[in-house]
Amino acid sequence: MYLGMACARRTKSLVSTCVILSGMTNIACLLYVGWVTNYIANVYVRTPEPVPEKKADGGGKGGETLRIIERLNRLESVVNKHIQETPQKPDEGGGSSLSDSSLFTRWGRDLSPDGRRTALMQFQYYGYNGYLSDRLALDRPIPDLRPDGCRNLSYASQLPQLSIVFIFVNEALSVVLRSICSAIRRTPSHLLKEIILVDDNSSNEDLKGNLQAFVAETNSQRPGLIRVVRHTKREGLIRARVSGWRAATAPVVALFDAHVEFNAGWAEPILQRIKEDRTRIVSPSFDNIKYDTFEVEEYPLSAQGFDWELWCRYLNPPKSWWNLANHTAPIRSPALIGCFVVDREYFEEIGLLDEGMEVYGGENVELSVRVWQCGGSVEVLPCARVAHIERAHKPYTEDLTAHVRRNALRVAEVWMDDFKSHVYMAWNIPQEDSGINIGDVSERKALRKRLQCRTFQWYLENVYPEMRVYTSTVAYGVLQNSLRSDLCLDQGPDTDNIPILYVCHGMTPQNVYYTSSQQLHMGVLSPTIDDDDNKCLVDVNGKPRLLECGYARARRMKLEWLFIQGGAIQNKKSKRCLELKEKSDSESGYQLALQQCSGQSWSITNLLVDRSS
Ligand SMILES: *[C@@H]1O[C@H](CO)[C@@H](O)[C@H](O)[C@H]1NC(C)=O
Ligand SMILES: *[C@@H]1O[C@H](CO)[C@@H](O)[C@H](O)[C@H]1NC(C)=O
Ligand SMILES: *[C@@H]1O[C@H](CO)[C@@H](O)[C@H](O)[C@H]1NC(C)=O
Ligand SMILES: [Mn+2]
Repeated sequence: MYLGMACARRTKSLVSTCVILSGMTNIACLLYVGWVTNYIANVYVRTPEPVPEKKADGGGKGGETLRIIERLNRLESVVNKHIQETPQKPDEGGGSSLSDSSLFTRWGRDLSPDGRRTALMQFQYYGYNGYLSDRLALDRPIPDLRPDGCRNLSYASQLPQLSIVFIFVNEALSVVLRSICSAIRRTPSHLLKEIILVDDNSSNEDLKGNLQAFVAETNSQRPGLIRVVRHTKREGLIRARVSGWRAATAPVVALFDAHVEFNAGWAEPILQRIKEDRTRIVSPSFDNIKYDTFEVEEYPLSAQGFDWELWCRYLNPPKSWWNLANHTAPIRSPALIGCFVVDREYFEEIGLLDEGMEVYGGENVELSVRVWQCGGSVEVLPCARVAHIERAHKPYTEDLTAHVRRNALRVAEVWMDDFKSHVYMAWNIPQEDSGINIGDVSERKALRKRLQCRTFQWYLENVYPEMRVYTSTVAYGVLQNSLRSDLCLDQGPDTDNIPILYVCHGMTPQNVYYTSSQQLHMGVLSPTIDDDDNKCLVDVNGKPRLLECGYARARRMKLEWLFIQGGAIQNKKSKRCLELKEKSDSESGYQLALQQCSGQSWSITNLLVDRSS
């Protein structure tokens, strides 16, 4: 199954995953599958190692923690394996997981145990309630969530026709069919030229004969309406979208996931905007189909953007839009989260998608940045609404994060000029010799040259001013003390703002950024000004604390630290040093302290060349 577009509206920043997980057994981790994968998607940067078939033998308490960390390093693949295996093992669906699954918090109380078991298996396989979907009408009504005023707008009488492309792999048949039915029902028939289904080498039998029968029946009423393109090998979401585009013949092409429901009047406003200016790439506004109850949940109007790892995110619409006080007006958007509508020929002129990307992720950012930098624009239309299933968990079939990271580096190298450092920083990998093979980007660079595109600096200033920039960063990575290089500075539990020492795992809670203004940022690199500020290390009455940098700066707190690679970390004002202090009752034998400098030394993983010197 594709996650396809998978931009959950979740803004909570990361807590120290490892701290939370260190109290759990492996089994508990797996029961938290939905919860954990949502974190992993944002945190995980490791390439997977083979998963051991059996649990290692139990040891002492310290050993247990270490083993959990080791497992954490492989958690994504463990989780994936679990998701993949569970549906094939009906016997294991019983027991505690039957009642614990998030599937049953708001749904399914009246189901028989057998029903629950079947529903749970489908849920674990698809990441949504396939059992319920199979029991809902394919042409069910959904609430019309267009803002006031949309119904009164009028559109040109001659709008261009549309090809709708749905891409999928191993999606629930009823979900695919409902996507198709809503497209047929809620797109005026004179505007819908065709529907193209791109099956990216699914193995589900359902998606063969049964889907084909549905297509044949529909086409007997509207000849040629639906066409099916089947990949004979798995190409991934990115090339699947492009092969759908290649099959399309209408002047405008809509590229969608196959787990959506179109709302009333969705197509006209989009076709109008593209008819007026073919260099506009348009996204509808997305609402959420709840993964458990399939209720449609209204989402606030948003623009679309990304963070420095290039994961997608929803953004507040820009001030200029709010100033119009017109909720039907187009929202200028820095990016697309994945599904979009585009003039068929313009899409080719501008360079389609980067087919050198693998599997999933980053292609939406590459397209958006390219369109803006090369003279086009991106917008979200409030009057065009599409409901989309946000899965409870992401049933990856491979290590998606490794693909997202690789694809993100391609975007950075081709489009971001000096700001590419930010992508490397966010993923916490060295800018030189990262060891990641990003493939050949020379064609994409040539495309940029041929289209005479603007700089990324221009893009940031004019299109995505909300994005925070980190040009003052001089070093990043994990921070280790020479006394115990297996321990890293870690932001600790989110609840108390107290940094800790923890076994090095290199995930987001251990990211450290040292700036030319001598601040030490910890944890996630805050992507936009609408997100929580970065956390800074501060000397608060002789105790190390993590406080929002802006807050600490405004109160003239002690947040500046003298540090050179392999030297002490000394507070500029208090003169105290960040050091390890022996503590017999702690697991590692040490705790973090601010004390009189005793000559301890620290090192950080990556140094950036200071361009200003
Ligand atoms: C929309 O049109 C209806 C009838 O055509 C009218 O009564 C109503 O005032 C209009 N609303 C707006 C916001 O223009
Ligand atoms: C999927 O791909 C495999 C090989 O990559 C091929 O053997 C198989 O026939 C394909 N299945 C479909 C349905 O195209
Ligand atoms: C609001 O925006 C819509 C869509 O762009 C436009 O057609 C309409 O004229 C605007 N209304 C007002 C009052 O400006
Ligand atoms: Mn999706």
